[in-house]
Amino acid sequence: MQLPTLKIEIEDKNISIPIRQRFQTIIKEKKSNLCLSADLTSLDEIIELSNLIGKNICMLKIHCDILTDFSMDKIQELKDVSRRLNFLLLEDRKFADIGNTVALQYTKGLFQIAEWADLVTVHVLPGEGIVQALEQAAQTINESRGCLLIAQMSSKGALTNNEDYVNGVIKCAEKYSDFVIGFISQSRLTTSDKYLHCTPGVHLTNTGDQLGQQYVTPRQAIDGRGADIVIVGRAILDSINRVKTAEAYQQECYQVYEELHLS
Ligand code: 5FU
Repeated sequence: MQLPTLKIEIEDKNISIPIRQRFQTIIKEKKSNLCLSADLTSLDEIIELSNLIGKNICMLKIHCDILTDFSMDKIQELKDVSRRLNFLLLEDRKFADIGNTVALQYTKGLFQIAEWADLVTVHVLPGEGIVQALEQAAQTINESRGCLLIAQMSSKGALTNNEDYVNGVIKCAEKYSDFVIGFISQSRLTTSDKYLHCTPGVHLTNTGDQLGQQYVTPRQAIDGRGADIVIVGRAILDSINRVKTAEAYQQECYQVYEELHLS
């Protein structure tokens, strides 16, 4: 007699939780609103670093197209670390093409971003079809996915510093509010706490770099500019002790955030 096959489903408890809710829970549980921008060219090094710093961050942001050793196996390893140490993975892809193309860029090619990135960044420059396409593509994935719309950039002379443009981005966020969970911004764009405002261009000691990056301090970003999440790259990566520096940024960022939002 043939025995019936047992179908065992090993379910990741995070799969079914909407990404917005998961993000907010992580921030509160870990007392961290720090996103590490791991702009390193080795995925092995990013995995090693995230094992050390993962406990201090709510999100890890990468640029997969600068990696010299990308593989789906390694990115799965990073995903495993992110689940174990409870932070989200953001691919800062800055999608900016027509809907059909971005759907392919999101799901296909070498990187298959939709398979592993909880969140991606998106320019609304081509019109709302870009978000519609990504949202549709994300529905083919068996995990909750979302995106951050790039509303304002931190670099000198950014053409995003235009009221009409930013208003268009906000409208798009409202229309696709399930998939759009927040903004990359340099100011508070809406009073709704539905959208997480994520602010790059943060450094405690430098005011900029030689290529147009402009920095503010964590306090200026959170208090002055209404950031919920602070994105920090070289301030941590170039420091002598990355772990200690990440801890210091975590403490400073969350303290200011608590003063403003949770007191
Ligand atoms: F959308 C943006 C922006 O407006 N400014 C940015 O700096 C994104 N970034 C990213 O944040 C940029 O691509 C880097 O990955 C990171 C900032 O790194 P830094 O080392 O803290 O300057």
